[in-house]
Amino acid sequence: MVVLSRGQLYVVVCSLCWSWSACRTVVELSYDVSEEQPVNWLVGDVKTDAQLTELYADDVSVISRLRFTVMRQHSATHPRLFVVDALTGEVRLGARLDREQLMCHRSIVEPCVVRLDVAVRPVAYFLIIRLTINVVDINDHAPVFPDGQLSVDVVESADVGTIIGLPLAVDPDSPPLSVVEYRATAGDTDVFRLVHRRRRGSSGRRLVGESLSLELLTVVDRESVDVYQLTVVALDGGSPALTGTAQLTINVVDVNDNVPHFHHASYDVTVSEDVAPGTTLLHVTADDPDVGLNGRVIYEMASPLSSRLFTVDNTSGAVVVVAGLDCDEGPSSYQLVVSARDHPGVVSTSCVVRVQLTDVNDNRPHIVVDGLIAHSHGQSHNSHRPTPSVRS
Ligand SMILES: [Ca+2]
Ligand SMILES: [Ca+2]
Ligand SMILES: [Ca+2]
Ligand SMILES: [Ca+2]
Repeated sequence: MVVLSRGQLYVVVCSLCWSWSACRTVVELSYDVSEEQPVNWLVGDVKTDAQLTELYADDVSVISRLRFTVMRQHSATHPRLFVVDALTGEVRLGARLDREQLMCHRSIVEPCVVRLDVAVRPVAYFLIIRLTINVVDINDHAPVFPDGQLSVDVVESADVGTIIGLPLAVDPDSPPLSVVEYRATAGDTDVFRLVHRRRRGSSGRRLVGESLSLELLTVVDRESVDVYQLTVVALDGGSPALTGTAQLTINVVDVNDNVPHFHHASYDVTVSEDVAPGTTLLHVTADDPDVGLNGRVIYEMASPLSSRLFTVDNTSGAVVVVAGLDCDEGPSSYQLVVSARDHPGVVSTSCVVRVQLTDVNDNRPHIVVDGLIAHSHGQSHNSHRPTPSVRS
């Protein structure tokens, strides 16, 4: 094992794994290289690490004649990720090394490895030095939510313990440096709490499932509070941890849990008996605190006997006279029952409308003569007789 140190910033570990097989054509070396190092960063000195000097100790002139070339580079993302100095055998970075761009599978706790074959020539000394380069992750990504403004719905009839799914934050670093925790740092934490679950395979290493959700801690009532807020923070496993934040809005969805309620249990109106058909007597009003169709109030005349003379506008609650009223020919007062229901509802409430008619002088006078009644037709047939009492 050979250890190369580059100051305090970076350490390259080289392990010499070769064995002197019969033909000695392949030597295997492995290095750990931290990602995000600059171009030309020294990965390793394969001439030294493969112990070629010791190998040709009996003819030191061989060392100066050796030439090193990249024979095969196993990287789909960059054709010249590594370069080798033909004379010295130093392997250096040919491009910025980005572990996340190498598409190492983040759900598997396995090294992110790039392989490189270096050929040693002339042919008389031909050798393949096979490098296994482990790209060591650094915490260069913070968790990011799909959207900084998240929104979910919860039905107001939801039971305590109801679970509402949330999107996960994304952090492409390796699992130890990716998202490890979620916190609700502000807002309605007494109503909702975050639940973060991770499921691993049978080996305990592979992450096979992960979820983030909200759990409802108390009953909610849209008519009391229709929106809740939470600040959700995702933390990764770095030290210090990098974070990503989203503002979560929880909209309480209405259910039809209220029936209309009249402002008054009864209404009284007094109107002249000669009121014209089509006249609005008054408006009854009922409120339903639900929203949309759940809160749309429909008024109906609930007293069928009255509907011949009165009607109520379904939408406005206007009580309207639809026929002539005459307290001489009919009753001098009416008692109507008006109901109100919401649009989807079958339950209704009702109120009473009392209509009092006032008499007007709308009949011609009757002349009473000795107990007999005769219509005057505007003139007296017996003007000479005593002045009759007149009833109107
Ligand atoms: Ca990270
Ligand atoms: Ca990284
Ligand atoms: Ca309702
Ligand atoms: Ca409601």
